[in-house]
Amino acid sequence: MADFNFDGYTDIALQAWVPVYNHPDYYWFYNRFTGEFEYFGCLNGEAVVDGTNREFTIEHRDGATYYTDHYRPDDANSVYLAQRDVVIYGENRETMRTETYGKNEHPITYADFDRNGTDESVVVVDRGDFVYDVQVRRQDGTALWQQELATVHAGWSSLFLHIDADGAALLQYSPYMSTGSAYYSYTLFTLKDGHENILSKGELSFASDGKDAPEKAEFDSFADGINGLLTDSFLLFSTENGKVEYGLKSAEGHYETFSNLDWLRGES
Ligand SMILES: [Ca+2]
Ligand SMILES: [Ca+2]
Repeated sequence: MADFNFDGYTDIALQAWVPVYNHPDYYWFYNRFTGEFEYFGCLNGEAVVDGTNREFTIEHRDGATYYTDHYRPDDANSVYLAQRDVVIYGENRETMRTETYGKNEHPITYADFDRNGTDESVVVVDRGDFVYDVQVRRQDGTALWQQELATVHAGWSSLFLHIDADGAALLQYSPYMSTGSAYYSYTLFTLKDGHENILSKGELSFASDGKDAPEKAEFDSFADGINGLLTDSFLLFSTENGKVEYGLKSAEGHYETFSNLDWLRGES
């Protein structure tokens, strides 16, 4: 127990499970206005509070990569990841870098999307008014690629990290239904040489009154395509159905069944 968000009130941390080397803890911050402890989340280490710098640090590792995360108070009685120090121990040398983040930036994960042997980071930037940029950043912090998503209907989309034997890729899936038309599409691509290199794609469009509805086989083929890719994917960020969902997490829940279209396919 300690005051993790520096508001003068003691907060709670509980060990989540017993791992091999990291030390995941669940965190709750006391809210002095409601008198209740509010769940913050699970962090991959034990917090070390530094009162002088008004931050706490969490140390964790992934193989030979060691992270020190610095969490500082935000404007909402909580904390945000403000700085991450990364040290990678190689055979002959170690490399170090420091990543810094604003209160509205949420680092999600790392992967080598341009397949040049160095990992990029995926960062979600909350621009306010329910508009978000998903950015793939190089290690120097510059953006290699970005995409705007929003919780208004036209901005609904989901981005996934797809991993197979060839490496990492981005998978975008946008199931879009409006009163007049439906347009479902997915694209799997890398960022090789800094450009979108499409590995596979699929689309399905029709008027939502069902007049030009595709055959059942076309729905099934589209669903097999996207669901097959989702099997090897993790969610990065989604605004589908107007619901904001941050990764990294299982793609479960995003599989396409077209259950909302049963009437159109004559299966109701
Ligand atoms: Ca507190
Ligand atoms: Ca790379």
